[in-house]
Amino acid sequence: MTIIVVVAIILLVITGSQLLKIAELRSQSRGELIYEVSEKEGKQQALMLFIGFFVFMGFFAWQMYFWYGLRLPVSASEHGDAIDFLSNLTFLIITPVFIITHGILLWFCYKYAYSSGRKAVFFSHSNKLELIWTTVPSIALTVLILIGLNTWNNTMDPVPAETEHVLIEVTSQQFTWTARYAGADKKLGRSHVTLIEGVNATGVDKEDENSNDDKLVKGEFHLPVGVPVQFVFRSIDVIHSAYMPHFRAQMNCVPGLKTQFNFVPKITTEEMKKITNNEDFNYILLCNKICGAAHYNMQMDIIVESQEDYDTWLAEQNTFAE
Ligand SMILES: [Cu+2]
Repeated sequence: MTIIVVVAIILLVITGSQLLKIAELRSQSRGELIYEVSEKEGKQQALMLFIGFFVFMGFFAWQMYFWYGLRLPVSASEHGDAIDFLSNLTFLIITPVFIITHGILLWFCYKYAYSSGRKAVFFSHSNKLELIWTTVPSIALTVLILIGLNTWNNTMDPVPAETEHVLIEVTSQQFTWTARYAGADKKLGRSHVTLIEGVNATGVDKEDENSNDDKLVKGEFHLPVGVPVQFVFRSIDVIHSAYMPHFRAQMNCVPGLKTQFNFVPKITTEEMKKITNNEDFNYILLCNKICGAAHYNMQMDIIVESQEDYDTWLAEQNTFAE
């Protein structure tokens, strides 16, 4: 079978080149230039490009319409509104630029398709043009970058120690998450990969007295609404990424390194069920780095609830010592 396929391909290539040769000889005998694009062909190509603009924009509009309903609901964290604003602003600026530049590009292909009767204007340089196409994008980008840096700094600032907050360490491994609450002393005990042993799957240090009241949970973790949450991320095998889309939060989990992120949840799970009109709605923590075969299934549910409900839930969880 393989031999037949290979032979067939070789024969096809030979046939093609022979046909091309025949066409060449035929044109030569008629005194035509086979590789010269005629004016008519040029116009046809130009018209196709111009029609292509509408097809392309139609596809773009259809994609926008098709995926629109699958966007994330309103941000469930305080800083998320700033990130959404920046994202919307970026789209607001780049969408008209995208449509206008493509429109001009393909219109010019049509308008200035080769015509034997027209002589091209030659000019090597225009300071005015250079100035415009350097200044305008520079200003637009500077504005976006400055707003971006400001948003990034506000988002990434760790929660000050004196502010009342929840401290959670999130440990990733192929293909599961473990959340560890700091417990009554509000301090996380030391942890290290070399201490992983038996049921102590994330390597919490038994010798550290801060570890005793820490609470490790799997499957789902709870957050109180309106209280800053300081996350510390670890990984015990490969790089993972903790992605909490509804809170507009994402941070890499890197072996041998502690990374962090903090946010203030502002909408409870129950409220979000009403907002999204979806009884089954759940906040989720997903892995957003392709980390292996079961990457797609590496997730944890997040329940945002009142301080009262949160306290009740946390009290039910076993401490590390237990
Ligand atoms: Cu992962």
